Amino acid sequence: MIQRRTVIKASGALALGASPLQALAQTVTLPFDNGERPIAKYPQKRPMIRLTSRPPQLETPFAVFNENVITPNDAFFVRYHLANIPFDDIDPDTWTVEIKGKVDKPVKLKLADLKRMPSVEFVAVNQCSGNSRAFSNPRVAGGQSGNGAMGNARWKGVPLKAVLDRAGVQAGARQIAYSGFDGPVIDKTPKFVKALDIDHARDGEVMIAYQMNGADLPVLNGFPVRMIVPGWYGTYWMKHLNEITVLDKDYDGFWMKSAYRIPDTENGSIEPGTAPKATVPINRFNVRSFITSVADGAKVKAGATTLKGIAFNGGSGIKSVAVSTDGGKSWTDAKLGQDLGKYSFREWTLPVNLAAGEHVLQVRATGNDGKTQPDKAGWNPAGYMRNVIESTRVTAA
Ligand SMILES: Nc1nc2c(c(=O)[nH]1)N[C@H]1C(S)=C(S)[C@@H](COP(=O)(O)O)O[C@H]1N2
Ligand SMILES: [Mo]
Repeated sequence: MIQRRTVIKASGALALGASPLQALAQTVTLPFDNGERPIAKYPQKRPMIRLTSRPPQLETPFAVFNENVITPNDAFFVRYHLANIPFDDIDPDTWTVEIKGKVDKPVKLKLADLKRMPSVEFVAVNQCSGNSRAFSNPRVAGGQSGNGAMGNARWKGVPLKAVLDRAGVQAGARQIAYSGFDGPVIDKTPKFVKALDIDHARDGEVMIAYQMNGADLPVLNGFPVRMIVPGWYGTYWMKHLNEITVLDKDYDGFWMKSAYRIPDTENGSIEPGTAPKATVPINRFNVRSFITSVADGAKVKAGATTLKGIAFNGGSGIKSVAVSTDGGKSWTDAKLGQDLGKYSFREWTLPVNLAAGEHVLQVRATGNDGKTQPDKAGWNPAGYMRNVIESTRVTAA
């Protein structure tokens, strides 16, 4: 009861778009043209980098990734497509997730029903398809995110498989289509609906989560329940999930057929500035790594220092991370931190000695699937799937 009142109070302000949404008298400048962004405070969030206000799109300040391998809930990025987010109406006590379509017994499960089922828990990275889009060269249309449209959290909930089993998926099922509570302001905008193949939906890992890092999901991250599709881009991680339809054909709505598609090529990449011949729905993450302990352009003390960062991929797990302090001429293996699971960020550290002068620091991760990062950035028209070896320029003195 107390919890619900809190949520409604926090979200009432959100729906009104009034004072709590105001930008603080602060901006940051991300390292690309037109990278100036306001810092804004939203309910249940610390000051975040704001990309848009209607709908709210908030990016995590990058320093957060150095401080925590698990991204705190109040620092976790926020992404929405459609401006109508009537949070005032979210009542966890009456919330239901409806499972219908090609099932033996359509069911409506309450939040309490979900919480009574055997739970599962794992750490997984949520990353927006458009994470790092602003670094595309040539630049592309769409939200100009820096590297903060990602986060790593411990999710708890029920396997989607168990929920589907309760409804009884019928023979011949091919996909599930699923959606959440938020909708378009103008009816012409198609509702945000995503789809997964039925075998993927029943792999036992895809989860309907009701907890994030040991607490209720923040309203802006999908309260009261969201889909977790580990290893896959955030577009599939439906927030405020309330409807799942089992289909005997492939779903062909706008958000699968027209949006969130990548060229059907290696690493989703094509010749910069060209159009793809064929496309497929975006799916699993490629492998990425970052230095978190120093920012591009930083001045550091010359001498011994320890570099630190993170690496992750689409679920084979991180095998090794190599670091170069000479712009890629020589590489040294970093020490990997605690293994929090194959879908999690993996921390790494490496003691280095930086002589006075300028250095280009680079980091390159390799997954257990043998895949590594390219030294030339790929490109596609939507600016998805950047995973080039990142370069961090520092001056030691
Ligand atoms: N209901 C709903 N769920 C959604 C979206 C949305 O617009 N509405 N956006 C998706 C996209 S594109 C991403 S990247 C993730 C972002 O999750 P977050 O806001 O919790 O960080 O939510 C996904 N789930
Ligand atoms: Mo996204």
